Amino acid sequence: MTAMVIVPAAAAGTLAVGLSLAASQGALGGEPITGQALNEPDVVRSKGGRLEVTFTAKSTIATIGGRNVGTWAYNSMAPGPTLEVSRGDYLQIKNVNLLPDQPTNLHTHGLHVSPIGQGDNVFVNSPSGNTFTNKYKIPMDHIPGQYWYHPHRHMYVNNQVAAGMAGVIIVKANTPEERALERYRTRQMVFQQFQVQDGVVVGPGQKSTAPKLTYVNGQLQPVVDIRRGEIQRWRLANLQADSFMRIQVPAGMKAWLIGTDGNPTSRPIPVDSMLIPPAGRRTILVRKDAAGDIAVQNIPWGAGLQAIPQQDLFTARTSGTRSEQSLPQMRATMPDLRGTPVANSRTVQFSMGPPLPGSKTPQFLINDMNYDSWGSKNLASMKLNTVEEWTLTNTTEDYHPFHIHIQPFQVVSINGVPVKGVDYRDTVQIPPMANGVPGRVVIRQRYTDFTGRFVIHCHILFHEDNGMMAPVQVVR
Ligand SMILES: [Cu+2]
Repeated sequence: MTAMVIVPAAAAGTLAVGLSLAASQGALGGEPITGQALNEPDVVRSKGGRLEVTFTAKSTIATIGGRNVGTWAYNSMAPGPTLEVSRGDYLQIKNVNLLPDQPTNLHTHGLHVSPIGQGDNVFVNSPSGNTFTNKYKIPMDHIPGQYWYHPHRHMYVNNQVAAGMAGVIIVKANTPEERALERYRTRQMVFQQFQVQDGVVVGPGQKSTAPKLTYVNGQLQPVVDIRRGEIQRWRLANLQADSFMRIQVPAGMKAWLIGTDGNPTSRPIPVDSMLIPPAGRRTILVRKDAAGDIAVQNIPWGAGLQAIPQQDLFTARTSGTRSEQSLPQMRATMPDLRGTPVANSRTVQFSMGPPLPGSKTPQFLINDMNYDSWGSKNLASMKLNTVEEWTLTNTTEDYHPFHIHIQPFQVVSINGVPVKGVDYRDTVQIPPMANGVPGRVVIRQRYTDFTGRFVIHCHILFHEDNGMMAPVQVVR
């Protein structure tokens, strides 16, 4: 029997019809293949200041774990292609929706671009059979780094991202700091979680005993080669729909953090392990001193539904030597907002509420509101070029990764403990309530360049689809 795919009833039927034929012909499934050399997503680069691409979203067959698997994907690739643009470029994405009976749209997570019209506008509804073209102008002063794209149509986000509809966007800048990093061999690693049964990806909420595994660029436990003495730049992207990652730097290797989400650190910061929320990215420099193979693991973290088990993600393999590389000179490029006047202070509370009539799923709320009840109102109206301080609180037993669209924020403190250094993110986890005290994170943010309406939300996409999102706007 072929597993049904991706929850919505109408869509699941359609997908199963096409793919059960492929499964009966032996075209789908089989055991995943491990131990292949790391295969990075195809990179499409801007030329002459422009990048125009077409994404076709459909029920399709993608290579996942080295075998054919039925799922939903952009251009039949999970993850989708990596888009590489430079400051000042024009980026156009023609988003063709061939998904069975399901609306979609597109969000450029972390990009500092306009949220309105054909920009990074997540209020767009592009029904099945429709094509919507997004157009973005990358500012001349955009922060260079690692961003990503994924669908953002409320109530369908979890299904589509969990199916594999996501990919990376790299913004390049011709600065001395960025040029200094170009000398390191750079590897892109996109982490996505799939549960594959009978050759088909199991959708969120569907029952299956198949193992839920984290894949790297669609591969299961690939091999990353690195020479003795070499320093590599690894771009790690947790594009899983709902799960945290805690990546351990194994004994025999050293790692230094140089980027959190899109944002460069002011120096290479030594790290032993990294907790990466869903949607979070980390860019690290790594050196492997020990000979032979070392497994890089996702190590256990969290409790209850959020608990993650131990899993080997990939193997770091030493092959050959090169002349010793040194760490780069970096400097502080992100503004420290802690000394600046605050125009507005707000508290934004993440909580849960009872299920709506006819539902068994609890509601996930921001300031006691379900996303659907905001209408044309906004949780906050911020003035362009002002700094606001927000206290994000959490009265539940789970972590909620807070994300705000179109620009990053500075993390000031977590549970009252001040953050050392200048730490920018576009997604930060708010700790759970402990001993009756809500978890809390204080952030500061200056709204620049763009006015318009966009959203804040929890990046556990199941929570977002069940209400944990709110509209905000920036006005002149
Ligand atoms: Cu959440």
